[in-house]
Amino acid sequence: MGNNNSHYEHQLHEERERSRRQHEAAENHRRWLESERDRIAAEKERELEAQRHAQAEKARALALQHQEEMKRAQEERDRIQQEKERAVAEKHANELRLIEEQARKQAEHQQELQRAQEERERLQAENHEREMKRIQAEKEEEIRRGEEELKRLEEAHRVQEELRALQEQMRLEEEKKKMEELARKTEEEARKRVEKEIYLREEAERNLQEGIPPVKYPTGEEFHLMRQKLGYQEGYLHIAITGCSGCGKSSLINALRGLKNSNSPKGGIAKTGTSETTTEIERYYDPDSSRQWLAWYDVPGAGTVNIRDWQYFNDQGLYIFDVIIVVAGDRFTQTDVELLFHCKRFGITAFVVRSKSDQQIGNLMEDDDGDSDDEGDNEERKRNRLLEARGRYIADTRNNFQALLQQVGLPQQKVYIVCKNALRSLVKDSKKADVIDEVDLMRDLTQVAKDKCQSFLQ
Ligand SMILES: Nc1nc2c(ncn2[C@@H]2O[C@H](COP(=O)(O)OP(=O)(O)OP(=O)(O)O)[C@@H](O)[C@H]2O)c(=O)[nH]1
Ligand SMILES: [Mg+2]
Repeated sequence: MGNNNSHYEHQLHEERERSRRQHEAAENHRRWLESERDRIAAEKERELEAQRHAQAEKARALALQHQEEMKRAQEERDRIQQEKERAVAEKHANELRLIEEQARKQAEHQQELQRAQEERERLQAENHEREMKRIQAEKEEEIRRGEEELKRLEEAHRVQEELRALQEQMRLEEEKKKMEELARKTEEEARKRVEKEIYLREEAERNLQEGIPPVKYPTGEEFHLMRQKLGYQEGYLHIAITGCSGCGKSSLINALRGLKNSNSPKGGIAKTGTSETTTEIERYYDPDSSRQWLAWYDVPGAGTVNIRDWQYFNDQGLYIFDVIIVVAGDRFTQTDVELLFHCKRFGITAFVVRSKSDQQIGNLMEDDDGDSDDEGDNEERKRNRLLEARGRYIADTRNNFQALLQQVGLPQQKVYIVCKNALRSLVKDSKKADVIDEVDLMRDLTQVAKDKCQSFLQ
């Protein structure tokens, strides 16, 4: 028993020893592990430190690079800024140069103006001096002329005085002459009145013997009333167209105004026809504005049952007219002669017109040829026949009229041979085809009108 215990104890001890050693080994191992862990941790720490260091290096490099770039960018900006500033400075310099140039030019211009002003002033001064000299000279001349004028006026006054004395003497002589002339005229008029009365009495006796009614002179009152009735107006030339019935008076009045018988009555046409067409005396105006002062009167025809020859002149109031145109148609009649006598008695200008010349020349041609065949005539032969008839008609008319005037004791005057169409063409269109006396008639009528109405033609 004591040995078992000791063995057990020894085993126990052994076991304890081994456990302690195991514990020690485990402890060592744990310490080794711990140191190993610390080493690894230190290693790791070192690595991390190295990494941190590398990162810091990298960051520093990046920062450096960034800094470098920033610097370069700043430098670029500075360069651009400098460029800009240089450009601005250059622009300013240019502007400055321009301003200086302008200032220089302005200064030059100013100098020029100054020079021109000085030149003007110099010229003005010269002119003024010249003007002063001229005024001085004029004044001197005026004074000289004034003195001369004074002398001349004194002389004129003296001459005027002499003249006045002479005129007074002449006036007295003139007055004396006038008185003598007046006495002579009064005596002459009294003599003429006696002669006229003797003539009128003799004429009345002669007419009575020949069965011609006496001439009746209208009284002043009758004359005035007739002027009123026919619308006589001062300032107009009153022309009456008279003659036997159907002689062509109305046609003539139309043609003299450049109108056709066939024109519309609204245009102031005098009515025409073959039997006693005009029954009342009627006034017509001239459509030509340059002849508006002409008053044409169409008078009814004489020598009809209604209007007897011997009453014609007075009944129609022909004594109030300024001009009377006596129209003869186919032949000159006693009525025409009476009308001319009346015009002479009343001192009225008379024209004698032989109308319808175309018709009468045509009749002559027909009468000449009798039965000859017109168709066989060539143009030239017809023309010759016409010329021959026309010549003969003109000569016969003039001779007959001359002889008639001579026979009745009237002074010679022209007979105007016309036809309405030629006259109208002449007045309206100034055409002179186939005229005989149309041109002369218009010319002489215008002349008489001019003489009687001087003031209206001016
Ligand atoms: N061929 C031709 N015929 C004319 C001419 N003049 C007038 N006649 C004609 O003769 C006719 C009478 O003409 P009017 O002008 O009416 O005669 P009037 O003298 O006014 O007639 P009353 O008023 O009746 O007194 C008309 O048929 C006209 O056409 C002319 O120069 N030549
Ligand atoms: Mg008539």
